[in-house]
Amino acid sequence: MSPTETTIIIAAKNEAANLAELLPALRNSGWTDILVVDGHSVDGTGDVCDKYRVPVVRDGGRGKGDALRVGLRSAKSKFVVFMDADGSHEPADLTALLAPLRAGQADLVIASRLLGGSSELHGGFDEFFRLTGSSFITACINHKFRVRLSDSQNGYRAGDREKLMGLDTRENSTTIEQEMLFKALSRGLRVVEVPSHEYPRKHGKSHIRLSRVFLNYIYSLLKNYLFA
Ligand SMILES: Nc1nc2c(ncn2[C@@H]2O[C@H](COP(=O)(O)OP(=O)(O)OP(=O)(O)O)[C@@H](O)[C@H]2O)c(=O)[nH]1
Ligand SMILES: [Mg+2]
Repeated sequence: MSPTETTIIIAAKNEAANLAELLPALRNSGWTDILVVDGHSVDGTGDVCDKYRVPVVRDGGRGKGDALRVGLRSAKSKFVVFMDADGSHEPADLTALLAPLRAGQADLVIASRLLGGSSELHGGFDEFFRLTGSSFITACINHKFRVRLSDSQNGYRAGDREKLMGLDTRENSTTIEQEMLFKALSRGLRVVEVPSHEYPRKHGKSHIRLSRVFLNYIYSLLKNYLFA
């Protein structure tokens, strides 16, 4: 199966410096079908995409969750991969991420940092709270659906585009990742994990402030645990 059956969807908000490294790396590895969903960037993100002839669509201005849905609707391929723009995700793992889809063995494949390691999930208090929160949410998901996953939060994931669209996700922020997983499992989609190492963001600052998003995650967890 040629890579053009897969669209790599990259949500990007002010990621010009990172995309200037990621887009040529993807192109050089033979990935032709790339789509950037731009979060109304003001740093020349669109110019970098033009330079590498990567198509750009704009999100609805509501956050990363909204951006992923815009990407899903805009793509035409059978499979999609969601990849962050910030250099955290290993392009060399794209083929491994797609393998279970291509083999017809999965509908959603999540790159697990718990299996593959992370350079930004350990060390400080912020990382401690993130890892603890993420592990707690994963444990809730495992308990509800009687599965044994390790990483409910990683945004690096691949899936069958139409099946993901059928999940009818609603969340606009970065809670989209857990909502997608809850809904995938509740609708009987086959979810598997593959190991992938997460690198530190290369340029710029994280969009996530734990103190601000903490309550969103709790609310999303409760809602999806009870109703997904
Ligand atoms: N289109 C779009 N992309 C976004 C938005 N918010 C974040 N992103 C992108 O989504 C990806 C992941 O961003 P976040 O989940 O905020 O996390 P982060 O900024 O990488 O921070 P860390 O979790 O510390 O790595 C990055 O490529 C961001 O540029 C948004 O509102 N719109
Ligand atoms: Mg990141």
